[in-house]
Amino acid sequence: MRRAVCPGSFDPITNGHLDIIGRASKLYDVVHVAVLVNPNKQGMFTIAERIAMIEETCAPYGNIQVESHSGLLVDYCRDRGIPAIIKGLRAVSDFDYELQMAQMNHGLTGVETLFVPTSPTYSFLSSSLVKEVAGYGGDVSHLLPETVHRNLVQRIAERQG
Ligand code: COD
Repeated sequence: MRRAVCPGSFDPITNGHLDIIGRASKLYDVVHVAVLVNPNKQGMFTIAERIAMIEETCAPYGNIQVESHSGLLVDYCRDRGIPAIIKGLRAVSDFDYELQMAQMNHGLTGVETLFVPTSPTYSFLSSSLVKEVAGYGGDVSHLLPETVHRNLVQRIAERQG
């Protein structure tokens, strides 16, 4: 079984994430989507909510396993026998930090990182930008799966109301 992991915060999952996960799902038998828990960062969605949205939107791919992990990504990979981390690269600005993480992770356990160039349609897209624009009432419906957009609009309304 060829396995890889797409790690991230996914707060929430966007069409940019989905593009990378979908392309990875064609290259590997099983793609793990790991929601990494950052104890220092209060998210807009709980980990359980993020997982539910990823499971729903990735269901059509048919070979995706979603779970959360607290701690190092390399430990997650080692415990499950996953040899490859898949990352999307949006722009040169992503590269410096992603390269550092890839080299650190490889040095720690030998796990490889493979970079997939983002589709130009999503090269500007991030979860944080989507939340910011939606928070001011901007239309981000074309950047998110329908169910995620609905949840985001509802969560913002709850917080603002
Ligand atoms: N197009 C293509 N790819 C995209 C897009 C887009 N528009 N948006 C996001 N992506 C991809 C990128 O590859 C990105 O890395 C990934 O999706 C996840 O994005 P986010 O924003 O959900 O998540 P991040 O960037 O906050 O995730 C960082 C990690 C959680 C992966 C990282 O901090 C980590 O590995 N943490 C675990 C602790 C650890 O091991 N630390 C040591 C690292 S050396």
